[in-house]
Amino acid sequence: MILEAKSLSTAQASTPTQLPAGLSPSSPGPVIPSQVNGHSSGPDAHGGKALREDLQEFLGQEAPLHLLDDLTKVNPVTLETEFAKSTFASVLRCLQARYMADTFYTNAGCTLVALNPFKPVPQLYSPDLMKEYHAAPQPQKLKPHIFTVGEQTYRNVKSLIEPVNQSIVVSGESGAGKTWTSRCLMKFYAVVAASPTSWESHKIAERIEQRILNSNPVMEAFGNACTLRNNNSSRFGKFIQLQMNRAHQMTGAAVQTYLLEKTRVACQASSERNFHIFYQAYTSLGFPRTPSSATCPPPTDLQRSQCRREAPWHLPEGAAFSWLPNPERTLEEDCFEVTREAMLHLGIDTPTQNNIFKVLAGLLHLGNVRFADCEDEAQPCQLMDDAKGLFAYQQGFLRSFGLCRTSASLLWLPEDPLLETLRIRTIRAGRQQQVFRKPCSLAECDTRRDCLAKLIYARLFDWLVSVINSSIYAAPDSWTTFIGLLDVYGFESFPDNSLEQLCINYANEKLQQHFVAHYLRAQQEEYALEGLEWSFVNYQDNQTCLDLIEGSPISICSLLKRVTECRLNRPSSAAQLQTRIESALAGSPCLGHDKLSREPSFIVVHYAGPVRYHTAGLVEKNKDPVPPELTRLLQQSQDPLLKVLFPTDPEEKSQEEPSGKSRTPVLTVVSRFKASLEQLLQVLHSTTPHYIRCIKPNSKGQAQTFLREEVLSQLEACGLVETIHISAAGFPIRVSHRNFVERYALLRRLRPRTAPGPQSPPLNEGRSVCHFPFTFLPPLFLLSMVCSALSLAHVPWALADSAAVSRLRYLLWQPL
Ligand code: AOV
Ligand code: MG
Repeated sequence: MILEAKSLSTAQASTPTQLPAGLSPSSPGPVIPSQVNGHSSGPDAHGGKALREDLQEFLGQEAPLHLLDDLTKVNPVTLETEFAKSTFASVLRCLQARYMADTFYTNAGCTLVALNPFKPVPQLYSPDLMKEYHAAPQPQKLKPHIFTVGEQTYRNVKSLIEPVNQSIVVSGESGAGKTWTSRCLMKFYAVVAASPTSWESHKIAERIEQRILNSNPVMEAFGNACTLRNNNSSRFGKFIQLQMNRAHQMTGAAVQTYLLEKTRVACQASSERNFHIFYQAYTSLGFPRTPSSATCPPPTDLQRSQCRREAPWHLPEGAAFSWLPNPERTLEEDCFEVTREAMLHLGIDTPTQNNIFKVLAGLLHLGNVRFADCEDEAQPCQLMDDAKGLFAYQQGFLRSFGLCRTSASLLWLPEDPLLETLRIRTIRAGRQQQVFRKPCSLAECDTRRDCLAKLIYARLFDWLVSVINSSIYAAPDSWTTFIGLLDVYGFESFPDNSLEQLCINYANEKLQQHFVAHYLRAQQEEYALEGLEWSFVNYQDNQTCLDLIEGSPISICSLLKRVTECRLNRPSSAAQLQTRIESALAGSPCLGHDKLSREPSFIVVHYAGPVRYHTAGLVEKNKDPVPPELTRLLQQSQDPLLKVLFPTDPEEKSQEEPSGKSRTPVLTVVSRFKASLEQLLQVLHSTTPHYIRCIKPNSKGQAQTFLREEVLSQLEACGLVETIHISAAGFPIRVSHRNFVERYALLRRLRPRTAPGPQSPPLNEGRSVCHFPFTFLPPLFLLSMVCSALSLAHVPWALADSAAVSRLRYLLWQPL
């Protein structure tokens, strides 16, 4: 029998007379409800008048006091209607009460709400606790935790009847704790799904689970950065498939990444930083910064001098790099040794690592190269006089090498072609394929320099992901099921938002739609279709916003694509693009206009709030043009790593048009991203999804600070209260009709006193799943008892001849 616990309360409710684990009837005082829908699964032994008041609010002011104590024991079915009255205020108070009592996880219908503690809580993630959840007969009875979700998914893939691939969608705004949560879940699976034999036979570093875990520090070092919202903000999306074999052991994994924010390499908003790895490499050379974390002790003098001796990446002491802003800010994430160690375990040896850091040092030097405008347009821009010491560089270093030369030597590129490529555009035109050389303007030179850096970094990141994948790869025949963990960049709204934020917020809209479609809409439609008594719960559908972004025939995506692809009719200015978007999509209620904004922009009213996007640079970013000369230049590099990243492809040249432009149609950034999101959603649709909603209690990252307005807006955005209403009033027990009949078929031999009459409501007729509300629990329980007591000659149908039982009986006699 499949008991798909859509609400985490299901399992505990199925044994209504049993006390949840860890609670004795004499447990002192009132408790905090462990779910905001009141289907309390476990007690949290926190006392206090305020908490009792919170409970009172849940249950209504008139709720008798003994009911509050009842909550500590089981989920009293009679309270369902009261729970359905949950309001934002009561949910908020409940979450606040729990947060202040250091209880960070709360069940809310089918989702788990995770409040960010913003402080270390090591006891919450200890291996012992993982094992406790793993070993519990009914983990739902323990305190709500991400390990409950982890264990539930693990048991689902282990199901002997119908193992189904699982996915855990971790969502929430930037800094809410998604990456942290998915990291902890990976650790959980590494403990519970580890192969027992290999502990003895393998060194820890060689173990597959350890390698999978090692992928985190590497990917975070190269793909995360400090933003205004989060010191360790993921600048790429990640879906990791943890693959299980028939013995339910993790045999491997596969990582899929989504759209790295590569523009960050060459351009960082003020008060933000570049990717962590640049700072890690920089710090390793012993600059006067004190690492803040106990896990990352400062390098010793010996280590520093050794590092300097060995490091072939020239980052001179005292140098300032314009692409390395705010280097004085100390972050816990700046632990170079952890990254290097993890890389080593993933098979990236020390020489290759040094090669990577040498290339990154080359990029940092490239970032300091400045061009000066040349009055004669026929002449290329001059390099700014190095000796002016625009950036506080050591004079001796500058004079002997020069920035561009240093960069060229670190990237192992010929210096003159590098200078020429940065400053001169080559155009091939005419039948004779004549080559024209046109000096670039100052702005074009800057763009080409930035483009070179972005190109190298993006390829390096992709290469790292492929190395990680090959290190954690499991042969297709060695696994049968998987658990997918999705951790994408959270919803973002900055003072300046551009294409990166549009893509990030678009991804979050898609995930919200997946939730709405899968849970809020589909469940209710299913009930209606089956003729079940159901009063429709209204919810915020983000379809209108998605129509604005990606709908057809016209949407922001399609307009951007058209404008990007069209060479002739491209709006020449950001203002024109704004006008075009506003006129073409004027009818959408999700499109807004900021009259006070001096810069051309448009507003999208997302499910999580309105965001103003600047139109300047949107089309260029969407096109993301890479001058073919740049790729050709990088193919000339003698650097072993760049040779791998930029192989010479003989077909590439023949595909080029005489004008130097590729014949293949332009694939814009947004259209590629849209396609990859659609693929991701297909994968999610093929799995049983579980949702973890990360909530940020305050935007300053302070512990013990719960700002109601900020939390409220997040609750509203994700439809949490609606979820609670549907879960509280819904049908949480789902049994496939076939399994139901197979399990209770025995009873068909026993004649009921009265045959099920036509008055029995046709529950689930012709469908594959039977839904049961909570009121069905006693009859289901009775049926189970009957089945186990095979010797019973007379089924006491009449004993419980309620509407529920006649439905169950009806189902039993329905043909499969
Ligand atoms: P995000 O993934 O949701 O943001 P993170 O997972 O990086 O957010 O969390 C932000 C910070 O909150 C972490 O660096 C931790 O310091 C802290 N934190 C989160 N969860 C916990 C926890 N359970 N215990 C202790 N500290 C925690 V973004 O990647 O920006 O969308 O793009
Ligand atoms: Mg993250």
